[in-house]
Parts: sequence; structure tokens; C-alpha cells
Amino acid sequence: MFGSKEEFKEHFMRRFEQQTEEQSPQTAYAVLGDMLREHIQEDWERTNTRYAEHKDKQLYYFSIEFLIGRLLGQNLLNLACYDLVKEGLDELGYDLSEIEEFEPEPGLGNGGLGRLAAGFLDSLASLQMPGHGCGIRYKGGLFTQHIKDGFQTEQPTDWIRETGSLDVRREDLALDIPFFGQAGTAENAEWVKAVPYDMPVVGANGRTINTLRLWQAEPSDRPIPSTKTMQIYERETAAISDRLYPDDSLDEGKILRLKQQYFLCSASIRTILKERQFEIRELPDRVAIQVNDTHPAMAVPELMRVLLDEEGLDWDEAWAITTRTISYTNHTILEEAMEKWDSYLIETLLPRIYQIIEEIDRRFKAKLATQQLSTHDRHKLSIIENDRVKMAVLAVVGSYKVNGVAKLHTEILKQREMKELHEQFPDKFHNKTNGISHRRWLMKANPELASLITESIGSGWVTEPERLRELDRFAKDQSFHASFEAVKRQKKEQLIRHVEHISDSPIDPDSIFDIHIKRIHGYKRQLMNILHIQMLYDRIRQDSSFRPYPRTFFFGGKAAPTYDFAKQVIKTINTVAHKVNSDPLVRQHVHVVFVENYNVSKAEQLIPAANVSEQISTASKEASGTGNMKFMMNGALTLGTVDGANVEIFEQVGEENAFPFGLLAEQVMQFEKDGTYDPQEIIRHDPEIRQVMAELTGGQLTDGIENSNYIIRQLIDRRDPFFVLKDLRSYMAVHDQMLMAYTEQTRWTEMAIKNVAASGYFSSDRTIRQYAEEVWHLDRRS
Ligand code: 475
Repeated sequence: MFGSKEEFKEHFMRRFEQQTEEQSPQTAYAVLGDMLREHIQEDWERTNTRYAEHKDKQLYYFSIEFLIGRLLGQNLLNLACYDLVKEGLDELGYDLSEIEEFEPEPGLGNGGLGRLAAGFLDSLASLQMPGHGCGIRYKGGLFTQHIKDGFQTEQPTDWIRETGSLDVRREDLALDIPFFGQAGTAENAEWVKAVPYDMPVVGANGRTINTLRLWQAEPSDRPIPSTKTMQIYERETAAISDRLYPDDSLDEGKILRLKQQYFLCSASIRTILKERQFEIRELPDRVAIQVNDTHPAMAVPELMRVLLDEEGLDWDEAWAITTRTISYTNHTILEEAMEKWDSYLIETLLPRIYQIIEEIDRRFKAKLATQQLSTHDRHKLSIIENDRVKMAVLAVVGSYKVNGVAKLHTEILKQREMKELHEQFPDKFHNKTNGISHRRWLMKANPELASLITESIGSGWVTEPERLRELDRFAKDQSFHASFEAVKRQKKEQLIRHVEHISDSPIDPDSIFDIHIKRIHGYKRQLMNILHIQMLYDRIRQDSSFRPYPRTFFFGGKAAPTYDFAKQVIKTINTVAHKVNSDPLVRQHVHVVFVENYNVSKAEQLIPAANVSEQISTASKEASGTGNMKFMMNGALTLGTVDGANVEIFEQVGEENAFPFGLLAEQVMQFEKDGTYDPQEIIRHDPEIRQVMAELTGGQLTDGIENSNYIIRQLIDRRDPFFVLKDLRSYMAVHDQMLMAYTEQTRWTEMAIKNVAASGYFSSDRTIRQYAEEVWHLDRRS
């Protein structure tokens, strides 16, 4: 940020003294924010001018979530002045990491999908590519989680009210969006003003500063419909950007959500077209729009609407442009997460959009009419079916490229979930295996490991992460082992300092840190993990020869407030934790810690400290997973199912350097088809599982039976749809293997190093380069 430390200090102090507030770390945070804003302003403008002058094709990444995490530290790091600022502040008596803690985390996402979008922006700017985000500026991000008596409680999070935010209100770009009213004319419509807030996205070591444009909903100046009072209108308008839907993979299906989706798409598309400096027919050569899952799939009919009604193109021209501009990423095959909107809802709220969707559907069906297709196939190929609009079908039909997020997931899409669509459009489908920002997950979260790597192989990996492979040379190097182990130890101690206040007994840094952090969900199988822990408890107490190497199991994650099963899983984890941790014998071997309010900042503390990465989804259900990649990059070994990107992790590092287990995707899908899996059979034949089930159904794992009814219903009445009991034996066995491996310290460290070495492939820089080349056709500039 400044030529020298002295210059920084001087500037900082000058600003600091102008402040009326007391000179606290909080004020220091605000001052740093101001300095940063000023510092990047020029480069930000320069980037925009450069794009305009060079007529670069621009990418817009449409996403209902951008889980950006804290920005101060990451921006300083990307500007290559983190160390300088840290040292300068040190000399002034301030601790930068303490100041960073004052930044409220903008929780503008639920989990993987939102975090992926944020990581992609980091890679785009760092690769100096013209790629921007379009999203919503939710006033309240994802709720703050506290644990009370073992249960999750939810408090609203207000991240905006705090100072130091870098975004800029762009009143000049505000526009009105119509809802309801008459198709085509928008007569009697209810208008909502969309105001963009632009957030700079600072690329690493370059001068590229892209834009994350977040839209805020406000009352418009236009007359309101006579059927509404001002008060109701204002409330309903504010609601559009009031809060993020706290559900992940469960579709709440609320009209408000539909409003949010259209609000985002319409404001973004109209602005892109209004600001353009080219002929409308050039759109596909000048703009690419990526829709992140189906939430922004309204982009398809909205772009059609603008081209038809505002630009005056005919249908065929408009369709050709739309389907060469938009591409779509699918993130899940879970039936309940596949968005389907009741036709009447869209028709009432967005009458013109509904007409266009109907016409897209009609023309597509007309095209199919000439083919010999089964009724089943025709169903699968309908956009509108049984008075519902299937957003995924709309997104596929309206895009030129469609991708899954890991090899296995893409294959499942092509061969099963979207088989019929794939047959119609074989060339549209492609895979883009997800990636993570190595700048955040290695350089920022684990500077100690990053330095060690650079000392050993040089800094080439920073811009070419696949060069982490060069670490393989050190996999057997004793002195490297010692340094590597020292870093892991240091990160474990740092984590302990962060979490010890929540733990009822001291955490042993010599124990194996086994970490399971992600949204709480049936398919992610936190339940399997905690049942296994309870089985360890039983075994330790019943078998005096069973004294396993000490392990600390960490859990973290939020449950959607309406997802009762997931909430009971949290209660189970905390009940078993209490039981295990307060047993003097068991606690020498097993310790359980539930980390409250899991978010990006917590992940940055947890992941570098991990020895074991729990990635245990039911095979076929986790589209990719990205936490798995972060752990690997920090030298944790994956204990996981052959699912999502785990498959590619095993491929990259070799199965011998990981712990795969469990049913394969085909086996799961076969059981789902033939219905032959019977959990009761397992309970009957396996005494240990029988015991833990008896404890569960007796209410011992949840302080009473009423706190486990949803779990029991799922395992017994619903016949264990996520194969928890089916995979439990295999899970126990792989844990035993892992324990054996851990006791061979040298071998373990070697495996951990190999994981870091093989993790470069999972940098989102690789993913973004692939999208840029194969989908967006962006020119790379230097
Ligand atoms: C997958 N979120 C991961 C990750 O590709 C994958 C759904 C509905 C409403 C709001 N949010 C969602 C998701 O579907 C989601 O996070 N999906 C995840 O996307 C990135 O790595 O396997 O589950």
C-alpha cells in the first residue's frame, strides 16, 4: 500500500489523529479501511478504463450468494503490503490480527456455492481477467449461531451497520424494476428501486481491480398501486434485500425469493446493456453471463425480454443472442434443491416473463415433436410441467454451456439427472472441477506453511499453484519434516487459543485433530460421525484393551432454521460431546468440540490445524465439496467417501495417501432404485450398531426422546435414505486404519506433505482458466 513502512506509519498516524473517536483497535480498523479505499481508487478506475478502451469481453458472474469473508487482511495480502502494514502497526503498538477481528464477516452466503463465487472473483482479478460479480446486498447476512443447552439458536446478523466497508453506493446507476402489473406495458406495476453498491475486488500483485456489484432494494419514486398502503409497500420493498435465505439445498419456495431472483437478474442485465458501447448483436462476443445454479436462471427470459421489447429484435435473433451469452452451472442433484416455481406465482409477479417462458417452452416442445420420444422423456424435457416451471430445464435450454462441478457429478448429470437434456444437447455439457483460492486458504490462513513452502521451493507456486508439486522432493526430507510438523503444531496451538473458552476441558495439541465442518445436512452425515464417537465411548468403557490414540473431534456448521433433523443432529453432537468430555476415562482418548457459528473466519482457523479432513457424504450426493480441497492444501489427510471432488483428490494424491471408504455412487444409486437396503437388518446383525441405536432411541444421546424423533424417523421409518448405518462399519474400519497410520509419525508426515504437493490442481486459478478458455472466451491481458 505504501513504498515503505515509514511512509505507511506516518500516513496512518496522521489519519489516526484526525479521528474524533478514541484511539482503539476499532478505530484503527476504520482508518485502515479508509486508507485502503483511497489507495485502490485509482487502480480501480484504471481497470475500468482499460476494459472499456481495449473492448475486452466482460464476464458477469450472477449469483444469489457471494460468501466473501473478511476483506481487510486479504486485500492487504493481495496488494503485497500485508507484512509491511503488520510491522508498521506493530511498531505503533497495534496488532494487525486483532484489528482484523473488528471486521464483521459479511455472511452473504450459506456455504459452498456462495464461497465458490467469492473464490472465483479472487481468481479472476488475480489472473487479470475482466470478470465481475452481480449479487444482492442483503442487510442481514446468514444468521449468527449460538449454542444453548446443546441446541442451535439463531440471531440476525447485521454486517452493514459497521464502519470500514469498502463498497460505494452508485446512485447514478439506480433503476426501477417492475413487479406485477400488465404484461408488456407494466401498467399498474409496483416498482422497486434497485441501487447498486460496488465493492472492489482486488487482484493479487497486479493492478486489476474488478467489481462486485451488489444490489439493494429501496422504495421507488413512482406512484404505488392503489391497492397498497405506503407502509406495506415500503416493508415489502425493503424485504427484497433484507436477508439471505438461510437454507442450503432445501428450497423454501417463497414468493420473496422469486422477487430476489428477478431483482438481481433484471437490474444486472439492464445495466449491462445500458452501459454497453457496442451493437446489440455483438453481445455474445462482448459479454458472457454465468448463472450460478438456477437461482439467477431468470436471466434467460429477462435477457429475451429486453432484446424483444426494448431492443426490438425478433424472436429468433433474440434467442440466438441469449443462448450464446448465458451459461449455467449446476451444483446439486438433490431433488429438494431443484427449483420449481408454481406457474401462477411467476405469472402474477412477472407476467411478461411468464409469457416468454411459455413461448420458450412451446418452441422447444415443437422442436421435439418431430422426434420419437417416450412420455417419460417428454416430461423430463418440459420447462413447464404440471403448472410448474422447472428452472434447471429452463437454464439448460437457454444456455450455450452447462457444467457440473466435479467429474463424478458431471457424469451423473449427463447419464442420469439430465440424461434426456444431454441427449438433446450433447455438446453443451462439460465438467469444470471446482477450486479454491490458494491465496485465502494457504497464503492468508496459513502464512507459516506458505513461508515454509517458499523457503523450500521458491515462490513460483504463488502464481502457478500446480508447482506445489515440487514439494514432493521434500516428502522424505527429515529436516523438512521437522519444520512441517512444527507448523502444524503451531496452527493447532493457535486454534486451541481461539476455541478453548468454549471447551469444557483443555484440548490436547498432541491429539489427532479430526475436523468435520460444513452445513449440517442429512447427506453430509454429521450423524454418522457422532454415532461413531458414541460407539468409541461404549467400546472404551466396555473393553479394557481398547485404548486408542487420543483424538479431538471438531464439528462446526449451521442448520437451516426450518430443518428439524439437522437441528437435532446439532443437539446430538453436543449431548454426546458433554458425555464424552466429562468421562474421566474416555476423555483421555476422545474429545469433542462443537465450534459455534461456523463461518469463513472460523474455517481459516480450523483448517490449517487439521490432521484429518472428514468428507463423508453419501456417495453421489455431494456435487463437489470444496472444504475437502482446503484441508488437503493445509496438509490434512482426507477420510472420505468416493464422492464429488474427493474422487479427484484421491486421484491427484494417490489413494494410499488418503482414507477412502464406504459405498460407491453406483451402489448407492442401485439401492435407491431397487429399494433392497434395509437398515433393520444391520441393526439386527451388528451388536455395536444395535447398542448405539438403542441409546439413540432411548433418548440418551439427545437428553430425551423428543429431541431425537426426527433422527429416528429418518433412520427407521424413512429407511435411512443417506445410508448412515450401512456405511458405519466401513467408517469405523477406516478410522482404525487412520489411527494406525498416525502412529507412524514419519509416514504420516510424508503423506501430509504429499497432500499439499498434490493440491495445486485445486486452486480456483486452474478452474477459472478453464472456464475463461472453454466457456467465456476471455482474452487474458497483461
Ligand atoms: C454443493 N447451496 C457442493 C458447492 O459447487 C459444491 C442451495 C439452495 C439455496 C441456497 N444455497 C444453496 C448449494 O446448493 C450449495 O452450496 N451447493 C454446493 O456447491 C460449490 O462444492 O458440493 O453442495
